[in-house]
Amino acid sequence: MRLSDYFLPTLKENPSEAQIVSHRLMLRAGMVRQSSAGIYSWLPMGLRVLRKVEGIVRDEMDAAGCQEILMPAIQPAELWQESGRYEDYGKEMLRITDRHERAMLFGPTHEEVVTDIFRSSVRSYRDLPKNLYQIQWKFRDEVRPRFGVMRGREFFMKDNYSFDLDYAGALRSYNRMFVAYLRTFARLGLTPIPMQADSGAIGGDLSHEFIVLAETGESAVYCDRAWLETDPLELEIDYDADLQPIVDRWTQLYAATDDKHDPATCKVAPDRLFEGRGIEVGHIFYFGTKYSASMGAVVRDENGKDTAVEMGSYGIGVSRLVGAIIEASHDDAGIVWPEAVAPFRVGMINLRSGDEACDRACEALYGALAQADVAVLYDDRDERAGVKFAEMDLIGLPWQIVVGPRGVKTGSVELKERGSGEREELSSEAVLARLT
Ligand code: P5A
Repeated sequence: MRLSDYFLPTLKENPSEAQIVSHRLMLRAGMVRQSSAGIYSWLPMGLRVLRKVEGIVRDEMDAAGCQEILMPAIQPAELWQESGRYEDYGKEMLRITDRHERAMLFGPTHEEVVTDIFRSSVRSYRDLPKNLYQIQWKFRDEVRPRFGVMRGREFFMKDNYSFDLDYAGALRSYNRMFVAYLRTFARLGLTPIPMQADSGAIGGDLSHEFIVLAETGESAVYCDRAWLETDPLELEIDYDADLQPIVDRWTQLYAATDDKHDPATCKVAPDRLFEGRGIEVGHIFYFGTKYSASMGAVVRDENGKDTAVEMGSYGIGVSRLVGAIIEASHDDAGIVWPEAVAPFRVGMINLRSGDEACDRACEALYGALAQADVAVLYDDRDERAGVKFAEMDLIGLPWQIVVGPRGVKTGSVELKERGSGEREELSSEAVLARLT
């Protein structure tokens, strides 16, 4: 992509409304634009990252044996009256009336809709287990939307729903999601800390929040320091095997107490206790028959008896993750994208656009990288070098190639790694070899 063609409305100044670094950088890097309180448009650069995050989340859900569906954003109020949550949900629910005076709502979550789908189509225990998920926009009329996409009113969520015949099966489903979440967040370059949680408006009695470390985070976390050195991607995961030992190992590393906000009740020894703050990027729930019993989602068991299915639901804040990744990975100059979610892998700066030799070197490298399927953002604009350097650091692509008149004469360009700041003078061929 040529920067001269790209829609990248960057800001030079810090926007005054942004209180935290990710919000500031997302606005400054032209990723999103606020439409109204807590509601954002995603511009090309932001959308590329959102899609990358979504892709990794989808990949891990598929690997864990879940099946993707897409439910409606607008839901009928009746389903929520059946489950008993219509009144309970209160002002966070955006209620809508259609032209026939029917009460509708913009879905804040989808337990009711998925339970309705299930009860109308599944009859026998032989059809279990099932785990369905979607990646979709939700609306919650938060009292205080803030921190940009981190606490929006409209936000992008991956939500799964599991259906099992009995508690043992439901626990297997829960553990699968627990492990899939560890993998998902690790692949996004984050260190997830699972904390035992309250199940709040979703209900139920087994629940974990997945929190990634960030000083500005709204959640308090504490865990064993060993936790921070454990990489879930090193585990061989067989989703058909018993995952309880892995879940146990992970939950042992942090405090399993009723009061998650009180490190005093924590079982970790004081010298190994890590206390910090973080952002909740995922939340999983086992809630048994809470929805299936009230909504009549039953299957016939082995003895021909109707039994309400055991359910769980599992959420990942996909749009929140974009902010969380920036909170976890930035410096004074801007964003530092982990390779897995970078909007482009390489940013190429032409220091002297219009100079024949520089243009020729850039075009050749740009073409060769495209051939090799490397996504490049090529700054071909007629701008001052300082402006180009600052913007490239701001948008945080993992690799920068700088092509200038001096190097071109001797056949070399500069390769800079955004994260470490390390620079090397290399031939174009060597750069190509390095990046492919
Ligand atoms: C689980 C999936 C649920 O809604 N029902 C379906 C369950 N859980 S949750 O904890 O309420 O939300 C899941 C994740 O969504 C993100 N999230 C938000 N992201 C941005 N802005 C918001 N206002 C917002 N609210 C929730 C969080 O990452 C949360 O863990």
